Amino acid sequence: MAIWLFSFVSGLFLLHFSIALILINKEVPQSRGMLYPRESETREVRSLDGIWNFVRSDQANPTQGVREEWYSKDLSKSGPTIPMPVPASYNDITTDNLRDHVGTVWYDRKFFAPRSWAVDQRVWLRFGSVHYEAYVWVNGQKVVKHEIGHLPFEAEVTHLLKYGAENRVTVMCDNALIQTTVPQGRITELPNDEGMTIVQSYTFDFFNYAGIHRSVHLYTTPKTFIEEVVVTTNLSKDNVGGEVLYSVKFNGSAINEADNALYVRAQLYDREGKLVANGTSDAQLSGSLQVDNVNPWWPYLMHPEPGYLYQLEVKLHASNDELLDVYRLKVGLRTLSWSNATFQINGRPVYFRGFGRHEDADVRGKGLDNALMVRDFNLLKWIGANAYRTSHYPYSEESMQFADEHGIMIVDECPSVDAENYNQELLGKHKSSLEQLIHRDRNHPSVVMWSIANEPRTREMNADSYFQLVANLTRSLDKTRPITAAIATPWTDDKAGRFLDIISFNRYNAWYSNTGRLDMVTKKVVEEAVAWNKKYNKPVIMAEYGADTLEGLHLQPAYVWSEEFQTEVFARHFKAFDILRKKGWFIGEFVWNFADFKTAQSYTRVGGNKKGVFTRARQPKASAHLLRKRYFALARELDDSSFPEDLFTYIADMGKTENA
Ligand code: GCB
Repeated sequence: MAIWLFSFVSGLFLLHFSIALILINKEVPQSRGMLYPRESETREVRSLDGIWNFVRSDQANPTQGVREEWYSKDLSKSGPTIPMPVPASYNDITTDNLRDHVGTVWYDRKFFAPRSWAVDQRVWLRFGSVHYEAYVWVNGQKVVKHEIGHLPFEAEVTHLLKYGAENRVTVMCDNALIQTTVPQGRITELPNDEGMTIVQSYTFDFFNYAGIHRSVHLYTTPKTFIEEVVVTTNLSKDNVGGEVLYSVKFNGSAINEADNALYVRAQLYDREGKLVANGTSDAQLSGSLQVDNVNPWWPYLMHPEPGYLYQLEVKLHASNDELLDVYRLKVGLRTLSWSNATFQINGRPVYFRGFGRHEDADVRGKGLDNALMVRDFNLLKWIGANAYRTSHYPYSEESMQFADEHGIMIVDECPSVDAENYNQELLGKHKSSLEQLIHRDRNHPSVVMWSIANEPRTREMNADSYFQLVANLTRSLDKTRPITAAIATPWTDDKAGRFLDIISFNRYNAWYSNTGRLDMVTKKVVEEAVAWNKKYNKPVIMAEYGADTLEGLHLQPAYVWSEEFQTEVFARHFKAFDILRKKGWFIGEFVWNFADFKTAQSYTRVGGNKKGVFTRARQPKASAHLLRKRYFALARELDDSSFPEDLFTYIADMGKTENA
């Protein structure tokens, strides 16, 4: 808790001495439970979203609230509170400098626990994500602590609630990033006009938004309940027969002492609600369902009916057949395979046409916003993309579900960005972030790849043993998906690529190197991709390229920051990609970025990073229209899909109707 003032010193120590350390492979804590909260005949879900009370701590005294036990009474009794929306980042809500606050802030709110919940069930409190570190109390009692943003956590609160009465939940959130957090940052004390002040810095290029970013739920389960469901799928070679393998964990005791033989009934329904398969589990609560004439899960534009999902109904029974718990989840049947040259879905090669993105919007910061999410998916489909990378952290569970439904493939990235100064504690948290991510997202058909880092400093001395351990853990947790990382270290110096299945590289030709030189893009991209492939003999993706662009700035001939320049930069890359595609191992192109987004203040950023194809308000720049033509042209060439009617604007008859 707010230990950064002390860790600041140890952070410096680590900076200087960690390179000499040998990294040891320690076990990571195993996540439990955390099924997305869903109602059923045995479960109730209540949202605690809304306006909470909020207090910021004194930056110079971040532990004051804990020492004075602010959680033991209403926050308003410890000082003045302000209203704060949940979910949202707190940074851009007020008109003062809360934006740049470093350290702890407090939230609380009241809620009722109905009397009916007192009988024969459990109650859970679940947070979709709090960035970066959270401490939670209910009615003054400590409930759970969680570190690392963008990931869910929960705790049972059955014994702490007052039923048929009002209860209070209190959250302390700490946004401080140091050398042992994921991602890393630095806290320094610097002189200002009033004396000394605390300053947070980080090398990564997005604003460190903080707060209760995703929904807060209370949900009930029976005393003995379904705690986890893991699903994998297989298809026959001709994609006609399908198989759903499930494995369930329960929590709680059996109904009576003699009864330790619980079992699961699993039923699979198609989109129309027709039962297509059902079965009973073995004693380990695992089983398989066979599906005839299956509708496989296909990516957008690869099939007329993309994102086909079945519903799996899981019923936990006591051995006397009593129904204990019911949980339903969506399942997509698909296979993934990869080699040193291709990546295939349902046996067909995939070429990724996508984006790096951010969860980012004005006012809300990184707070979950359904309007924004739906708009973003509409734009992804409008532009003909089939994939995105969750750069540079796990995105909301709601958006993962949406990607499943719309057939958008996800390269699912953990929150490690710009990792450096490799040390044991960092390794533990990095691995834990992947364990939590895989635990959360393993059942999503949209997730086709794990990205274990963005732009780690892979030339550093410890980088190879560090990434070997991170990759090994990832593989041990999921063998069904390939592993990548987005690397910017020159291929000559990189030490991590050999642990990956797919090489992704980020490069800004004509922007960060040879600024403005449009004649220095195509050849360089081709040469670099070829070099990566030669070095590692693996499929290659260009995971980032682009140029900052101020919407409405037009300059002909193209000049940096203009719409013409971004369009030209893209076109020069397209040429390179088409040369590379012919080589057989180049499997995707991801523009940086989907939309403009906020960063820390810097003289290279005008109100944030402007490399978006869409503005922060989600309107297209000129490049969006070009990219749309390319993505649909690729879809037509590779996946036989048709052009949308409005793809090409009518210009002239071009002689077509001459003889009509
Ligand atoms: C990168 C980073 C990304 C930045 C981008 C840029 O290489 O991966 O986070 O935003 O460059 O625009 O500088």
